[in-house]
Amino acid sequence: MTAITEINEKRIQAEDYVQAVFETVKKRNPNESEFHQVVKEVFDSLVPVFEKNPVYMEQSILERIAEPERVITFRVPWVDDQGKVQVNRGFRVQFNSAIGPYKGGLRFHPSVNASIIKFLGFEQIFKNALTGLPIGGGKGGADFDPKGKSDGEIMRFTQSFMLELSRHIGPDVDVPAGDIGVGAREIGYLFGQYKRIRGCYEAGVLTGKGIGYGGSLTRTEATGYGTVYFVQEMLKEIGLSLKGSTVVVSGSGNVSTYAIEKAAQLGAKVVACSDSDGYIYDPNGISLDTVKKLKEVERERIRDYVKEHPHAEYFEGCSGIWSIPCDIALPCATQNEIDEAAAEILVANGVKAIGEGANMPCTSGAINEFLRNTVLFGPAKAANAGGVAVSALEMAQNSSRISWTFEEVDEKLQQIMTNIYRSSVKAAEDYGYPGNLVAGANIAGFIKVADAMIAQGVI
Ligand code: NDP
Ligand code: 2IT
Repeated sequence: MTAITEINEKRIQAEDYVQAVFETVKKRNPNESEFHQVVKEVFDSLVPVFEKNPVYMEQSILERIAEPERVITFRVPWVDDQGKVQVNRGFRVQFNSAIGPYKGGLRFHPSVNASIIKFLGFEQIFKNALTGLPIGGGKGGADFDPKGKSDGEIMRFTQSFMLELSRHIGPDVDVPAGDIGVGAREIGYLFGQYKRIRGCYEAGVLTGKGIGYGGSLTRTEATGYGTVYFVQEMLKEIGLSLKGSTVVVSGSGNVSTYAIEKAAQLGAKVVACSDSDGYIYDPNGISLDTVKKLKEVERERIRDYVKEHPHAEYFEGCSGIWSIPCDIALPCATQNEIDEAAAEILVANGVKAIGEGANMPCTSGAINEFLRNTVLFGPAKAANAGGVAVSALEMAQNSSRISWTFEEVDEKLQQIMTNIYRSSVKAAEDYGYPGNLVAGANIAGFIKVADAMIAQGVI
């Protein structure tokens, strides 16, 4: 056999392995399109890794990594303000604990189902590995819609949710945090209920806590800031910076708010943001004070922004936001919010960089469009890892019963984002995908987890 034929054979063997395992995943998890989407993206990147290191195939690492260690679903009954009993479905997927306790957020949104939680949990395994910190992957939530609910309803729902979840979590077992629909208020109620059930103060069981009871400074800002730090690293590589650039950010929740704040601090003009009803365009640059007041304090709709800023415009519907010309686009709302058509418009308008603040906000067609046109692309598991990284720093502070200053945590966050960028670039180069951070991040995260799994035997 010639050397060339041998290389081709190894490649074909790796491709066949990836395809066969992907078919099994689809069959075993029918009708879970978001889960299939994220598994396919990760698996496809890994072909050259298996070609070089057949031990991962021999050890059936893909078969094992795509099967959660544990999936928990449970009934969440609660009483609404009218005295009526309501029932929601709660989830926790404990996906992989090879490098640390399960770690990942909780999402409260009516669209939550097994596919959504599994896609988020699978993504979290590799994201958490990329941070370089000892955290495994997990995710949870409920199909509960917080919109229009009173504070009392939110508390009763959240307490009922924790009554069941508390059996399955702990500071060395599984450490949830926030995600869509779960912010400081919900984490407070969750923590209070857990403490009451256990009868002891285990600060490290949840992250994103208030500063007065075990939270870490910079955690609120970490995902948004981290996404912008990541974009800054990508821009630096080609001699650009955020200064003077025009930025569009989708969403107006936790990630978006602090992405807007950091981009503006670094000299960018952020001209648009959105919520699930529509988007605002403010050519003067968004007033973040107004956005914070509307969304963080009053829990109102983004359309009300134009009442205070009549020169700005409001547009109904979310997808039109990507037709606003910009240098940098930061999708920070939800999955699959940029499809191929939106990506084509962004490219035609001269976009230079994309930073995925949300999880899987770009469809695979959109990602290909960006990569084809050499738009800098920061994939979610790398670009938005700052949130979970600071969560791990919160756990470290809780274990040692000390707290660091805002500046200390922010400095560590910047260093972590730079490290994630560098390790993704290097893995991409090492495995034949120069400049492709999607593949680089998948590979760097995968190798760390796979090696730990092999070291720990068949479990
Ligand atoms: P929030 O609930 O604070 O904000 C979500 C924002 O996105 C809101 O403006 C919301 O609008 C909008 N939105 C939510 N769902 C949809 C939808 N289906 N269509 C259009 N808009 C929608 O959540 P976060 O900011 O915490 O999370 C945003 C994204 O970032 C998610 O993908 C999450 O998984 C990801 N992420 C979050 C991290 C964190 O630390 N919080 C860490 C890493 C990633 P409305 O106000 O109308 O509901
Ligand atoms: O998607 C994510 O990384 C998060 N929602 C944050 C998870 C965490 O544990 O801080």
